[in-house]
Amino acid sequence: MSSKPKARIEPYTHPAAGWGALKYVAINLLKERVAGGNYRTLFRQNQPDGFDCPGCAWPDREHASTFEFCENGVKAVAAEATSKRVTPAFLARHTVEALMKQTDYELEQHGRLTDPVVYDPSSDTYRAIAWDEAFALIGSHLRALPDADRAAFYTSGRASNEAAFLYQLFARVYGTNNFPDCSNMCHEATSRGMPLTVGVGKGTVTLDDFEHADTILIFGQNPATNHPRMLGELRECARRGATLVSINPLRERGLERFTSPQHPMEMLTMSSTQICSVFVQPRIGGDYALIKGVAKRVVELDDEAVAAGRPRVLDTGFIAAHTTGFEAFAADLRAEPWGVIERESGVPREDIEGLALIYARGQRVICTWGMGLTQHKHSVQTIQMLTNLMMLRGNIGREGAGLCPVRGHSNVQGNRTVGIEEKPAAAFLDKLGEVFAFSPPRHHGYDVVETIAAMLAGKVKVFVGLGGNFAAATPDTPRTWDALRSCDLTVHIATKLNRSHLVHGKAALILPTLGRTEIDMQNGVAQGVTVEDSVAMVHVSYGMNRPASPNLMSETAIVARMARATLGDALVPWLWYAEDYARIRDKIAAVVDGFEDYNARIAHPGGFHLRVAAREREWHTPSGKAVFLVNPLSADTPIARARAQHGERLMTLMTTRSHDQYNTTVYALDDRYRGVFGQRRVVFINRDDLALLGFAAGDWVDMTTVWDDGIARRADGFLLVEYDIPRGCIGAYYPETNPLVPLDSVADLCNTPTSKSIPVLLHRTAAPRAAG
Ligand SMILES: Nc1nc2c(c(=O)[nH]1)N[C@H]1C(S)=C(S)[C@@H](COP(=O)(O)OP(=O)(O)OC[C@H]3O[C@@H](n4cnc5c(=O)[nH]c(N)nc54)[C@H](O)[C@@H]3O)O[C@H]1N2
Ligand SMILES: Nc1nc2c(c(=O)[nH]1)N[C@H]1C(S)=C(S)[C@@H](COP(=O)(O)OP(=O)(O)OC[C@H]3O[C@@H](n4cnc5c(=O)[nH]c(N)nc54)[C@H](O)[C@@H]3O)O[C@H]1N2
Ligand SMILES: [Mo]
Repeated sequence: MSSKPKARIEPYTHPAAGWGALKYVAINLLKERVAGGNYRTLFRQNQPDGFDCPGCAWPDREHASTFEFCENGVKAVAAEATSKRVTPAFLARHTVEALMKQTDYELEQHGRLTDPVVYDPSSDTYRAIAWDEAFALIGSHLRALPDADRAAFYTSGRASNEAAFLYQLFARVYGTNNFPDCSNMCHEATSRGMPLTVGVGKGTVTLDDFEHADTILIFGQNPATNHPRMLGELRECARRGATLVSINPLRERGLERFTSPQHPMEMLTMSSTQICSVFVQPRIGGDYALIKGVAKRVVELDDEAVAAGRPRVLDTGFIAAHTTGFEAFAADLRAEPWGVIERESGVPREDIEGLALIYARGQRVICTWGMGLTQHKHSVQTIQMLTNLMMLRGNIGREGAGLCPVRGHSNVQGNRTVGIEEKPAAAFLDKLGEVFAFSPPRHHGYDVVETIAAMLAGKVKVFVGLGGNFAAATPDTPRTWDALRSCDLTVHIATKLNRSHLVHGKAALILPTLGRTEIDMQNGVAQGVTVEDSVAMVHVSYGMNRPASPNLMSETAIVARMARATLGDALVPWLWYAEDYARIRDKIAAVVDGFEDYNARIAHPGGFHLRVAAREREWHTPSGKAVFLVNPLSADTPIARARAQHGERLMTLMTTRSHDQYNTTVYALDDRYRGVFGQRRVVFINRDDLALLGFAAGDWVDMTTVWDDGIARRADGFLLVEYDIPRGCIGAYYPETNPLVPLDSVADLCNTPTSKSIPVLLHRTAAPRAAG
């Protein structure tokens, strides 16, 4: 509290990537002290014979001839290849209480976990434990529970298909569908919303479609930071003359200009390519009304064309042959007043009409979206509105057009495909039960928010985390911590020390595992694992680095041993599966549609594409058609209610990622493209709101949430940064802001925490906080 906080705020004036990114790559390699031999790993990232980058889920070009350079991919790889170590000796020297005082950034800096450890309450430290003893402890806790639903099995989307499949089998044979997972907080609105309109919860495009698109609408995404390889694709589109539009309350610098590290001439001549030519800045959560406005205008344009005898604007052939519900949908659009659309979106009608014209002129349109659409109260409705907009002109299921949700974790999509799902389909359970000769539990399990609530109610007592950082990534931090601390046992399978290991149950284990970049030997044979990217390409990934410690186990091996220690081998020979991952893939092929000849097909460089029915205009909906859904705009939102109470002083907070973080992992304290250096506790705010609230840029504020459950929520000590952001909207980084997100502030129909729309008030800070 006493040291003066540091920060440098300086608008970024260069293109994204380019030399700036190269400089940071060098800094990261030095900082992590990546051992000489492991540098070469970086050049095998996303190559046909290398490993899949543990960074994001953006697809790779098959047979990529050049190294697909990505600054943030390098950070993710370097963070795993670091030579720093968290050993039992280190943990003996640091009590949990002392480690709790460190920031997430400091915890990350200690390096890789080397040995399994168990919490010792008498010394408040973690101490070494033999692997077998650790598994025995897990088995005895799980067997002692009166009911399998008292355990929850979390996954973060880095786990491979093999580890995830074995994990869900373990939990289901044990008897529960409690699979809270990171996608509950991420693209759940996509996965729940799309099936009701187009019959599938995945994107309908492949990378090749980007080569043919003439219009790309990018909703709520910051690819320069979160999916840097996507910029390479967008650059090609822009150079071909496609129209690229960013729809985002922030005008993200990284979507303006880009210097491609893949193109030496661009680097040498210090030139760059303009990416987006149009920027539409809705207010936070305004996309729902905005997209409805665009759809309304497209229908109006069609009405005008009919009246004037011009060619139709709607794809009437597609609508007639492939859809239901169009008439009711169009009637609802016609009835929606422009005034409501303008007010709810925060975008003037002429700009909405301009966007509609861009969309209607496009012969091949791709829509991409990220967390800017999925973490709101109306996120499911927003995504359905977007799929409906695309259906108006038949922009699904043809070359160069389609829906492209851009996933987060590198295998989050694959995890869901192989059964990480708390609401499993009956057909999946039938198949699983048939192949493994058991009766899987049928009732739905808990998602992330429900798991926390169940812990608070004393209904979940054992928590197992296959990766991730549950304590930091989830909402309502103090309550979530109470929830985790009420558990009898918490188990974390992890590569690095994080907050979740410190906010532990009465008994607690940290089990160190191999990262994806490391050689995974089983029975003397190097194992590959498979992952599915954002466009449903499944490919194999081989680690190349020496493991960070001889005492690490692969995730698959850990899962197999936990399962055996809990359930024995009678039904499933767990260790036999872990000896050769091809055996697991054979079972995935037997259970999950689309994986026929799995082992043979991954031998093909680049892997294979999982069939996405909607891409072929086959609609897996009850009617067999794509569905236009009428979704009413609602002015009665938590934000609106809070504003009615507090007037213009009420701010809507979005929580996003900075450039130097990977979710809860903080690599460094800069957010280069947004011009913030050396500080993460910042709030981006409009100049007029600064004036309205009586603050100036550079002032420090505390934030409190406006919610009606009587629980006080606050996050203290944030620096105000004047920014080009709509009035009434502010932005700050996650996870520092998670104490502000109420547990029951969730999206309709999918239970995703509304971490991009939190009603808050700002107050002058009493004492500024130290940097971090
Ligand atoms: N380097 C790096 N890469 C990552 C990650 C990381 O943390 N670091 N995380 C990974 C994961 S798990 C994910 S899910 C993805 C996340 O990648 P993104 O989806 O890009 O995630 P965010 O940074 O949370 O927010 C994205 C954008 O949403 C905008 N936004 C906020 N509210 C709204 C709104 O109401 N409407 C619109 N239109 N836009 C809005 C913000 O201004 C921001 O530009 O990235 C993955 N890749
Ligand atoms: N306020 C707010 N909250 C959010 C979001 C937001 O935008 N705003 N975004 C949400 C989103 S999109 C997501 S996806 C979640 C992310 O939630 P999580 O997936 O739970 O969080 P991560 O930070 O990605 O997890 C990082 C930890 O994973 C472990 N790890 C890394 N690599 C491996 C590996 O290969 N194997 C294993 N076993 N462990 C590994 C390391 O110990 C590391 O500390 O957060 C969500 N929470
Ligand atoms: Mo995510």
